[in-house]
Amino acid sequence: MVDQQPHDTVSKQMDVETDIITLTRFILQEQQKLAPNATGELSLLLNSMQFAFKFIAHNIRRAELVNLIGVSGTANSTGDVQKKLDVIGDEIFINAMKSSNNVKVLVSEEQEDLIIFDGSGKYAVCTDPIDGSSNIDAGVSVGTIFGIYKLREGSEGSINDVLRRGTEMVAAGYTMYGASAHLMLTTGNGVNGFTLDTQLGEFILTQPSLKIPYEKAIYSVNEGNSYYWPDYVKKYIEDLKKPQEKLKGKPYSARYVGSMVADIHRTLLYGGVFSYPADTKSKNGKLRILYECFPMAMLLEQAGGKAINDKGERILEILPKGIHDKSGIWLGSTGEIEKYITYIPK
Ligand code: AHM
Ligand code: MG
Repeated sequence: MVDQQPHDTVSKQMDVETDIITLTRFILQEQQKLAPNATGELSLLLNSMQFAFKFIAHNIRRAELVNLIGVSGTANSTGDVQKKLDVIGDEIFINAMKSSNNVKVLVSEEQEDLIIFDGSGKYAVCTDPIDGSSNIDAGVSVGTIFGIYKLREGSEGSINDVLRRGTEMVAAGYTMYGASAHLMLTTGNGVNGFTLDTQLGEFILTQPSLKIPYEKAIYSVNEGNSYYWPDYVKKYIEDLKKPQEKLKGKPYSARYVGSMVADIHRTLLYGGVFSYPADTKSKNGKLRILYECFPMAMLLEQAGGKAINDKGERILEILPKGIHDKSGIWLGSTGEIEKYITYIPK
């Protein structure tokens, strides 16, 4: 007699999930659910982007083998020495956005000026193609950060499409390349996390509707800069290192990778506070508003957290004046950010 077990019983016995949600499927479902009359251009753009993430992940995995690690000999727009992978990541991202035909304007950390593509793309994309590149040689996680604006009404593509508040971004996220590649995405309807299955070549939904814990006793900041911090920032961090009543006398834990994507990834999952404050010397932060602060702030807020500048102003409401403008930033669990706010002089 033929074995007539139902299919789902067989897959359960073999411990095989046969109905997985890939990023492509997720994007199409979201579009049908939230914007049934949309043209589908943003979905196509996100699909082109996921190709760039897979291609960059592939290059990072094979970097050691093909000797990509090291200095390329050129400098980027802010004068840093570029790594070979910075250059390759930038090229991969630019080519993917150009060939998608849905992008008109591109701002990259690695390009002095914005790029305007031919064609009738309706979106502007801001990216740090390889964030945290000082960590590459040590095999520590790096990532690609991105934020997307829809072009202004009637625009044919100009700097004014990106010199806008973060509240106007229609989607944002990052892909972190480590042991595996993790993509965190928001289109303004919560945060969803995907993990790249390298065998399938697909990003799989692994963290649906991610929420950041309300509080967690972890702080993430480069304390090597503390000499140049304003006194109230010094006082706040010193207080975190004192015995905490709530923690039965334990102080906060310090965790700092030095790759924003990795530090934010941990903060999203475990909670805590991440900061790169402006220093009293330059009066500027290090992290760039359009392609580091805004996308991460949008993600954090969509996950139920908060993102503010040193003065306590909402990051997403800053209006950048230049494409490489920087800001001091504090982001993480709502409870932890509110605690920092109590230290800001009135
Ligand atoms: P990058 O985009 O040139 O890699 O610089 C940004 C990185 C962030 O990933 C990270 O949060 C920060 O710089 C670390 O800076 P520092 O080494 O000063 O702590
Ligand atoms: Mg970078």
